[in-house]
Amino acid sequence: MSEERRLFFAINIPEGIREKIYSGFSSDLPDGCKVVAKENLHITLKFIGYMGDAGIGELEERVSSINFPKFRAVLKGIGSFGNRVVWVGVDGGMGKLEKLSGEVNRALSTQEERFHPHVTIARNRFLKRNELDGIIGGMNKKEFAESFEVNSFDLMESHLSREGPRYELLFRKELV
Ligand code: 2AM
Repeated sequence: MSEERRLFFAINIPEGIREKIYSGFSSDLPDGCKVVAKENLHITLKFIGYMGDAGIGELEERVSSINFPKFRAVLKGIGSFGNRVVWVGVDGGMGKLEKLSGEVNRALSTQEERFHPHVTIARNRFLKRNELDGIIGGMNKKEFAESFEVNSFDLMESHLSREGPRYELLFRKELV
């Protein structure tokens, strides 16, 4: 039996924007937050979970039927899910992202889940709610907004380790 691998579909963000997010925000966060490495910044399109090698081939075959046009997405604003996940939000291209997510679910015959596109930039470990809210308020004064063309999405494997996850691109599905 082949080894199970932890998989997710992601929209990877252009390097220049990842650099702006990292240098503008991530590197300012205090030690109480575990910052996402610059190379790992992405939008999760669909979390798959654990699957063997045969499953990867099937995922590729299934998404090959998707014919979805390229579109622009806008990353804007900083927020949090509860007191835990700090993210850069998506504020443009939402409708297209939701449609693309629907296409992926249709191709995989998986159920549509609530989809909140975001770029996780850090996970809070020790900060109190009011501390984190203060930091996020300060970050939003910078009025971050960046747009880019989404012209593909990727199947990524997450290799977990004590140093944090390392993501490996397994295949890329181009949009049309
Ligand atoms: P997050 O950014 O909101 O933390 C790789 O782990 C990616 O898959 C991360 O972007 C993470 O989302 C997402 N992810 C991890 N576990 C998940 C789960 N159980 N359900 C949905 N998404 C998950």
